[in-house]
Amino acid sequence: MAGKSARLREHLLALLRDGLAPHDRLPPERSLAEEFGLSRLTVRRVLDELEQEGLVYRVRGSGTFAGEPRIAKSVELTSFTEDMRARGLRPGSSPVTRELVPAGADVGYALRLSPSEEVLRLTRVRTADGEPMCLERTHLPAALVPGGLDLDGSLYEELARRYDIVPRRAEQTINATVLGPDDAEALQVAAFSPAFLVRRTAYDDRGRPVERAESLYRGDRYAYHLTIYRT
Ligand code: 16G
Repeated sequence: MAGKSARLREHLLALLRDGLAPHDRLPPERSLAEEFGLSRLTVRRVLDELEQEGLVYRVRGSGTFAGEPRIAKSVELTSFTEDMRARGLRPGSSPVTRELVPAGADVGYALRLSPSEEVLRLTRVRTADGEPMCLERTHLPAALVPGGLDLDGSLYEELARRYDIVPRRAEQTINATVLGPDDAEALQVAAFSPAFLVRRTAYDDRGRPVERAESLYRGDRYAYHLTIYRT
């Protein structure tokens, strides 16, 4: 299934690059489903992703159309370890828990797994020079990491080294929130302190979702910096 939807994604990317001008109509969902042997739901998910990336747009009742060319943004897909090292801080994770659990509806949807399929759930308090900064709950499809993971250091380094998996793109949302008592304790701040909740779904080169993570960053120690451009 994942292979077929990756093929559809590649096909559509090639079409957008070479075959279609901005605002041209894409083939209808039904014919893509037939051609690639996929369900309409899966075709829609592939199109949803392209829409989120700004490559296509939908008009209700008339179909999906090629978008305008993208404007590059300087926001990079980095790991906690890279972020801390860039600031001259020593990254760490303590404590770390790992469990094999069923994906459930939300994580399953993000990782394109059925709710009963297994995911590896990592809960890590991320530290900078020993100080708790972020509480991270990460889910990876268990089938992607059959030999387990050594998690003393960086997850992204370990995924690359051991499984040749490199997150290349991520969809991310940032919400304001407050820390419940348990999460606040883990971060050694007062209960109900403000935090950023960042949800990330990361994909590899082939468009496969490899990670669904929720990171709670201390509001008193974090700022989100974006470089933005006007053309
Ligand atoms: C970042 C990512 C998280 C990823 C982690 C890997 C955000 C919002 N989240 O914290 O999704 O799992 O880096 O870091 O940036 P690591 O390689 O240091 O373990």
